Amino acid sequence: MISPSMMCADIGELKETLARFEEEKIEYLHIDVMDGEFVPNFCLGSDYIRQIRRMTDIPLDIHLMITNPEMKLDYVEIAPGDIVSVHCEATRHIHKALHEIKKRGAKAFPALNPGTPISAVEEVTDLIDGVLIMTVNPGFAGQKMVTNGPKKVKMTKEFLKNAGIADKPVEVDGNVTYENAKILSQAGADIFVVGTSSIFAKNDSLNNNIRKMRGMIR
Ligand code: S6P
Ligand code: MG
Repeated sequence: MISPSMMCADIGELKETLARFEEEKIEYLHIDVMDGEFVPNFCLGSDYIRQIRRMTDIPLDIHLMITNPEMKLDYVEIAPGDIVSVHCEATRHIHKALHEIKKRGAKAFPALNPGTPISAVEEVTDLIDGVLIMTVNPGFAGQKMVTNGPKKVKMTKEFLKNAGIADKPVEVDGNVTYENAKILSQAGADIFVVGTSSIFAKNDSLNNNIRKMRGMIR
């Protein structure tokens, strides 16, 4: 599955971009929410989510890079079928945060920074609908993948299998180039967040870039 990072999309061409995504049957739209505290940067917020929801039926993949997300979910328009991911490093209450997401009908994904081991989600496996593995340190587009990315994906697949939830997808986010997508796919990744490193590069059309990405992750 492909989840384009909307912070990388030209806001002036949003309507056109969404039409291309619908043509290519894009599975999710990845919405990066940054609070300037958990990560240094500020990014897409409540209004953007509300407005993009009116423009398309593609489910949202809301990546909350904010502290204490369990206290702020009411400011996010969450719809059934969305993915909502919360960082284990951003809350003392990961169990509550995941529970609150599920209560709203969305798929709850814990997100893990490159330095956080998969064991961080050991006690909440009954609540998770997938795991988001960061392949860069969160905060910015256009970074290089950390070296432990593919190995961590493999370990996460193994972890999910041992927990009896092998069917839950592993999502990867950060520097998913065409080459990295292939490597991460071979490691077992299921959902690919794609940004400046691939489909939003201006060298070819958006449709062609998406098709090229599909070829890498099959
Ligand atoms: C990073 C953020 C990501 C980026 C994405 C951009 O903090 O969570 O979702 O937007 O990684 O893609 P790229 O190809 O520029 O790394
Ligand atoms: Mg993200």
